[in-house]
Parts: sequence; C-alpha cells; structure tokens
Amino acid sequence: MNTTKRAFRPLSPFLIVLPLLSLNLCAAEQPATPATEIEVQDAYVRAVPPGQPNSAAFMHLTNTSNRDRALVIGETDAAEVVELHTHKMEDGMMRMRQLEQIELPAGETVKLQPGGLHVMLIGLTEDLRAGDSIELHLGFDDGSRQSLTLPVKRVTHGTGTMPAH
Ligand SMILES: [Cu+2]
Repeated sequence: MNTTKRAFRPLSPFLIVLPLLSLNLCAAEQPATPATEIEVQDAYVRAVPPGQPNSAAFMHLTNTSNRDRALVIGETDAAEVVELHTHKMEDGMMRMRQLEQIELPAGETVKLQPGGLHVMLIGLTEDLRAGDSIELHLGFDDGSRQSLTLPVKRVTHGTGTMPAH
C-alpha cells in the first residue's frame, strides 16, 4: 500500500500545475484584455411579428488587434438556436448559408447587416417587439466572450431577402 501511495504522490503537483500553466499560456498569448479587442457597434436585433419563429441580429464588429480573429459562437435566452449566417446568390436566388465562423481580419470592421452576414436567431422563445431588448453573448476564436444588450428594432430594408428557414 505504501509504495502505491508514494508512486502516486509525485503526480499530484503536476495535476495542479498543468492547468495553471495552460492558463498562463493563454494569458501570455493575449496580453491585452481580449474581450475589448473586438469592438461592437450599432448592434440590434430585428423586430418580428408575434408568432414568427426566427429573427436576426446585426452589428458592426471592429477587430482592433493586430491578429485575425473570428466570431465563432452566439448564445441568447431569446432563441433556442443561434447560428452564424451569410447570404449567397445561388441559382439566381438569395439564400442563407450557415457559416462555421465569421472572419474578423486584423484592423478591419466587418458589418453584419440585412441581406448579408447576420447572427440568426432560430426558434424565438419570446416576442421581439420594437423597443424591447435581448441579451446576446458572443464568443470568439481566442476564447474571449462579450455579452451585449441589443435593442429590438424594426427593420424594413432587406426583409425581402430573408426567407423563412
Ligand atoms: Cu439566417
């Protein structure tokens, strides 16, 4: 019994040190506070008539860092599923396409807007009336996250290009 214990004891410091080390590595890779490297402006979510299952969120994302980043995840209590979408012309029709991520090149502003890139909210859990607001959490490829409060706005432009899923 004693030898078994002795064999295991040297392992335990490693088990503690390794997670700490990986945390330190992450911190060293992003010396600036990662969450503020992506600036979010003009963020809003589209108001939809009651009963409509889906909506979309739009915003301008500016990557203020000197590294390429990507938006990889969205989460909200206001919808069952959140996907990253773009519009593509296919067979003469504008169609929505799901993206694995939305690229945010270093130093550039990427516009999520009606008819283009958007954060798709599928299976709304609440009515989105103009004047309301929802919480939207964004996750980036460096592991940083941002929580936003998005106003719900009526959008007339681009609605024709947003077919239902
Ligand atoms: Cu969409």
